[in-house]
Amino acid sequence: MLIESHHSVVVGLGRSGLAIAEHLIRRGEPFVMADTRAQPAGLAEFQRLYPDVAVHCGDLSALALERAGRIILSPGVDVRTPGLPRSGPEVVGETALFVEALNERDQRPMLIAITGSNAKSTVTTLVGDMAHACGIDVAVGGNLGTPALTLLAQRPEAACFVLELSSFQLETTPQLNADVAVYLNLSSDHLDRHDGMAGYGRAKQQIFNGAGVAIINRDDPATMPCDAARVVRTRSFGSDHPISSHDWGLDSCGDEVWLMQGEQTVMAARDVMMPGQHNLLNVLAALAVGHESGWPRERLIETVTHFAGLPHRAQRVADINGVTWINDSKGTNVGATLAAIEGIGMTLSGRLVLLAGGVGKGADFAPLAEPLSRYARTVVVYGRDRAQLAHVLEASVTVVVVDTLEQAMQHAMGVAQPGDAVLLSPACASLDQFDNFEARGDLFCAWLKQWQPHS
Ligand code: UMA
Ligand code: ADP
Repeated sequence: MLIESHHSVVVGLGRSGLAIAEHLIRRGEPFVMADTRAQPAGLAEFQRLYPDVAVHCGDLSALALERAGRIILSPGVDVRTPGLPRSGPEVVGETALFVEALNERDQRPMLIAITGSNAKSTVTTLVGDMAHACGIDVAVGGNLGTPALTLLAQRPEAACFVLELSSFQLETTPQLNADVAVYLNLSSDHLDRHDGMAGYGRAKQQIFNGAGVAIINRDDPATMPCDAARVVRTRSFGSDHPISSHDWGLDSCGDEVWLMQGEQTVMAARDVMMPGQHNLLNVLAALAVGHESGWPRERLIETVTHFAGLPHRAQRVADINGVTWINDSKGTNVGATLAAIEGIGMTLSGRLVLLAGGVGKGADFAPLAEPLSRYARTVVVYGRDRAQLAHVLEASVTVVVVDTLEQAMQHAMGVAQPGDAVLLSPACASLDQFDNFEARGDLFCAWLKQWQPHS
């Protein structure tokens, strides 16, 4: 296949690749599709939809990509993939094309961008719900599911786009120009793709390029803009009392915890439906976005009080004999599980029984040991990397080793006491025993049904 200098080359035949291809077709720009797999799953469907577009499958080295006008990568494709030139054509991603298209508008819609290692989907969905409740024509997507370019095609008149952005998407977006850029937290994940934590953090920092306002986490210094010149103003949220009247935080008065903006009480923590202190921080981040966007406060608070959170994220699914069962199957990395242990542990009258295990992705589980020693009655480990978890945790907490999640739940049923919570937050991927984290969480919920005959 001959690549010419007026061609773009789109790499990846997944959801992003399809969105990019459709965008280029709408604009009449010539391009070639490529995928590094010999038989990518999306090939037949793509060729049925677009029989006239040339498609290359397999090693990219066969394409002489240095001749291309520009290369547009899907987020799943590593910029270091063999055959991708290190210099020459510009390499960008789907989000960069979305930004270009927004910049061409006479009236640029508002762009709210949200990143972090954890809580992106929760905060993105909550911010979308807030915008909707304020009567704003809002489109919500990005890493959450619908590619940004698909949103733009489906909702060209939207006044506001709320995008969840992964490090993969930010890495290939040189100038995002978000009106509001939110960086929630940074913990170890995707290190194979980013040459370690420094590279992963650098990719996430791209969210601040050209930002109007940056919303950052005071509890996590990694979320602060490295280059203050990149943003116009910064607002923060955190678990302490906010110092400035622009910032957001928590305060307690007697038994009551309050969400605050500066010295102003905004709402009581007990009115937040999602469990755990980590979710109070997520609400503070979303309130900060709503405030900076000029949305009416009463609508923001009302939205929070009705927002139960997303399935598989610290989701209370059952109360059996005084024990709460919580499905946090999306806790696929140590940072998420740490937040769930701390956030839920501190709210319990009893103790935690943690169910953890699966594919550890080479992570260091040691940070879990200290909070587990404070909050856990028992940790039941299962799945492929159970021995590794047991080895790291058993000096700090009682650890029981089993094979499967069902066996772990059976054991938890026997040891949990009234006031306790059984928390499925595996700190691992699910792929050794399940299709995905949803299937793992679904099994957790289905197993509990036998104990809830009337539900
Ligand atoms: N491919 C290659 N070479 C590679 C890797 C992939 O050619 O080295 C091809 C595959 O053969 C396949 C296509 O690329 O044909 C898949 O593209 P993709 O992996 O970029 O996936 P998409 O379907 O485009 O979905 C992507 C995001 N996926 C990833 O980042 C891996 C989706 O996030 C996102 O919802 C979607 O764009 C819309 O924006 C998923 C995800 O797992 C949920 N994200 C990661 C996460 O949340 O941790 C970052
Ligand atoms: P993401 O889209 O970034 O993966 P989700 O909203 O899907 O985020 O949540 C992923 C995991 O992160 C869940 O296990 C959830 O309980 C956990 N989590 C939620 N809030 C926080 C937080 N503030 N800090 C760390 N982890 C969190």
